[in-house]
Amino acid sequence: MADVDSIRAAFDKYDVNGDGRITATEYALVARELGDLTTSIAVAEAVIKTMDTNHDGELTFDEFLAARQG
Ligand SMILES: [Ca+2]
Ligand SMILES: [Ca+2]
Repeated sequence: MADVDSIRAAFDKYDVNGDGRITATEYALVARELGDLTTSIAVAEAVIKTMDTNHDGELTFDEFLAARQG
């Protein structure tokens, strides 16, 4: 059983503006704040693409949760 609360907390951390979607810009910003300075916007876009099941370029919580739960 995955811990949905901790996944929710991680999602909220990446969703900088709190609109319920993680964009590549937000992902790159947070990853760099967490110390991963290799995460460019292009890298963030690639990461998001692997989880973006409806291909709109942004991650909703459902997409993020599905990816985390494998
Ligand atoms: Ca957002
Ligand atoms: Ca999406």
